[in-house]
Amino acid sequence: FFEVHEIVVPHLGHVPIVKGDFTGLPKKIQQFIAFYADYMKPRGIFICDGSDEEAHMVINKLLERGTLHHLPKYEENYICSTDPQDVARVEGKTFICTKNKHTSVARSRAGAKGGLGLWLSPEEAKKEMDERWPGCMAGRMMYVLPFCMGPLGSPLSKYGIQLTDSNYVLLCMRIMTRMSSQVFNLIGEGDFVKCVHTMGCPRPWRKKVVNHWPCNPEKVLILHFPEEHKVKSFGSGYGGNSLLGKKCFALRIASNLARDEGWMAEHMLIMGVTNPAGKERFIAAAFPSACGKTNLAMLKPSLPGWKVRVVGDDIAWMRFNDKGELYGINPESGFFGVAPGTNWKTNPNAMASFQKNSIFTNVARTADGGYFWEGMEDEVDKDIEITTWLGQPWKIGMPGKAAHPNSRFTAPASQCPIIHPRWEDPEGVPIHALLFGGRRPEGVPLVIESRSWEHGVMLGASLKSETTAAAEFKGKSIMHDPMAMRPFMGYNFGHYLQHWLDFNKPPNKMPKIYHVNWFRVGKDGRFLWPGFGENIRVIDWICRRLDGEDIAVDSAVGMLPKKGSIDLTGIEDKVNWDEMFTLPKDYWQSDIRETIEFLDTEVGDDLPPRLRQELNEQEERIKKM
Ligand code: SAT
Ligand code: MN
Repeated sequence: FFEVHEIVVPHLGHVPIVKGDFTGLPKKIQQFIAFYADYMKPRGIFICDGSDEEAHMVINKLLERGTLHHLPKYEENYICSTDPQDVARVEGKTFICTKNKHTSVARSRAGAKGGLGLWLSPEEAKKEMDERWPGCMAGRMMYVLPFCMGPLGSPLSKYGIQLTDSNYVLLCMRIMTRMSSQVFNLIGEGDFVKCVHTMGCPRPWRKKVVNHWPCNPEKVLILHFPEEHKVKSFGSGYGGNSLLGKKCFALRIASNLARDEGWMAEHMLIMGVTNPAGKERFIAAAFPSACGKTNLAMLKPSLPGWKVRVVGDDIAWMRFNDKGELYGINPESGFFGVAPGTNWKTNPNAMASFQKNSIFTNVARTADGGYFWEGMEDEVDKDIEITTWLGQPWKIGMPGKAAHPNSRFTAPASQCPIIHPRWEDPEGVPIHALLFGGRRPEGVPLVIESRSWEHGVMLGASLKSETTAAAEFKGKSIMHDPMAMRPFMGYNFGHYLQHWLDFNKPPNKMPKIYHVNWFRVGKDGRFLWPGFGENIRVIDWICRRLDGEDIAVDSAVGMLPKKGSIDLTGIEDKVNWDEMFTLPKDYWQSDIRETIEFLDTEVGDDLPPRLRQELNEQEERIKKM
């Protein structure tokens, strides 16, 4: 299939280079590749250049093999199903490895469940690695992916090289990161994040392969070595487990770099919102996985005259400049969005983004060559034959689900009709407000403004949400997800909170912090707020607050909108203001108790005293309600 150039490189042994110019690479990169080729024993090395030609070569191979299927209804759209055992991140198998345990995890108290990241000692990690990695690519191709997180050449960007034996990962990394052979030269002899990924199925592989998706669920292990700027991932090809530029690098490793270099790496979307008068504000917003970051970032405003443009939908890297202004970039170049629920009504901009050059994972297919998932029922012929993500024949109305709840689209950000013209600005965009939010069916009002930076950090640290399908958890319950970073923390969460608190010093101009909740449910079990495009009404209120309008009243939990100050024109009869903003005292008393208990137990002695003080003051105010 590939033309093989038999270059025998001294320290490479006899592993052939099937594509690319190995000897032309910077020495440090050669050494990295050679070391892992020797360790993992692939049958060949394929050095990627990120070109379309290269992608087509790989796509054709995957089509032939049956891993990918073409979706003829669109241009260059492909669909693939994973092994049903490999459908989400695996938090219980994701570890941070540092010499000192408390660099990675807080000094928690008895009873802690370790929910803010797991630590593995270097000795333990070595043992686990020795059981997995040697020879793990036998009989398979090793792809070398040079990539940049952030706009090429931006002072805020960082480089990485991922080794992988999955060409699906190669195709997705091409969309999600800036992958180009230029990166090799930009790295030179400088620093880069070393990413090593394998599906963990060396040949001869005797276990059953499902859906042409060889993986190794029993042995999944995702290790981060922040001190060495290294990530090692074994056994899974799914999203956050395998597209190592994403959560592993851009959040877990980057949060370490950010701590050391004085910036922030956050699980946040970035959006630009322009009001009818033409004034633009930028908002960064943190929500746990599968809580609507992509929908908010691409919101289609229901209020006339407003314009929303997306900079990023999942990750923000932010830094205060010399003048004390916060600027942010989106380190990614694609969207890895949750498919179910996305349709031309809920998110037309996302839909438009993936009409070509996109990859769909674990969604269903229609007989006329389109994609299908829950939420698209009104947009396809009711009688159309559908093939579920598991390959079963299915029709709308039949029991069961057509797509996996965590099924995803992978689409180039540049294809989004409302991508912000400054989305690749090397300087980033100014950030004026930070939002935190989760799925809170009970007790939590539509929007709360923090009383101060410190109070806002406390609101972020108290973030909770209903569990979603993005991780391995089953069933619905309210879970803590402080700063929406629980699954992505790269170091001691107490130190991370202190890092946030420390930003509040001259000359920094602190953005206002808000907590939002689109998901409160009324007595009748229905959502109290229509959400989606109507969320612009909350954004409008926030922007007016940023302008200093007197439209907020103090409450025990923070500032709330004065009654009637959110523009409800046209939806007055759909919205019950009082029910949406009421603060049930019992609920809040037990909620803050439970939050304090959680942070005391999990973060223990590392919980910054200032944050503890904010919690105490909030509790006191709630008592007096
Ligand atoms: O699988 S990912 O981590 O990339 C998606 C998510 O959970 O946010
Ligand atoms: Mn995410």
